[in-house]
Amino acid sequence: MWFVEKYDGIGLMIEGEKIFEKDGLQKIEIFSTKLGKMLVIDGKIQFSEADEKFYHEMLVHVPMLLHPEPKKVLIVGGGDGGAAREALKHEVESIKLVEIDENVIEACKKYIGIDEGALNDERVEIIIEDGIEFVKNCKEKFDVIIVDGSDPDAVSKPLISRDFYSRCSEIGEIFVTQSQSPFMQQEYFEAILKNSSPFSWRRIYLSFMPTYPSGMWSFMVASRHKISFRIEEIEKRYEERGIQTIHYTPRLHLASFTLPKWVEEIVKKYIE
Ligand code: SPD
Repeated sequence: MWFVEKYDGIGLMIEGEKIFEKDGLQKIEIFSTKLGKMLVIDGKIQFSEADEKFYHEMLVHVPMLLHPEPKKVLIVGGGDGGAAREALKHEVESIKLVEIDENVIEACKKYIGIDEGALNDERVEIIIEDGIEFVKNCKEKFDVIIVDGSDPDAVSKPLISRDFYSRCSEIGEIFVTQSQSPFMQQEYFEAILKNSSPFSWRRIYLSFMPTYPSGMWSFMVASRHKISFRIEEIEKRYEERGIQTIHYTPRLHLASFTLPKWVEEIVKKYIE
């Protein structure tokens, strides 16, 4: 069968066999395809085994390497365990993973396994709760907050709200979120830029993600104070921490902040 992800007259088709389906808070489907196992939530591809590292490495190592000593990490979403797997490559003491939908964790553990054991690691505490409620009531502070949600059109919608960003700016030193495709989902991209003004420092970076709409994917890293970084420092931390990656490099880290002119112009509307 062909799985088709459709966007207003444009679609991405991937041939495969459906091996799992569950309807609950969200519709979860897993396909076996030429790109390996592929997770689909509410009709939207979350990753394939062939390209998930492109996404998770860029989502996690950019903020983690901007921090001199990331010990306490909060992951909002990320029930597949890919972000936790990458975060554990740093010398972290604890990771709180707050996932709203337990079915995502169970299905990914049973049928995919990209967490490579991270979801059972003793440093990782899994909390089944709405991320927005968790941060609202949270008394702890985190070195790095990583938001790994699905498209913000259903359960993930509050994860692009001003209230959520405002609370994260209070409890997190460095914050990162995936920020959709500037080409195919400009409305979401602009909503993220507009609502994230509680952070006084924000930067957009890009990566290539073949199974996401248009392949061009964006991320926003932010903090309540200015973060400056030099390639030498990022390279040193990457080496010292012994991080092994297949996609991320410190050179790519730096390059990914150089945006095409049309993306720069969208960003400039919200960030000086
Ligand atoms: N269009 C899909 C966007 C999904 C982003 N999150 C993916 C979750 C993978 N951990």
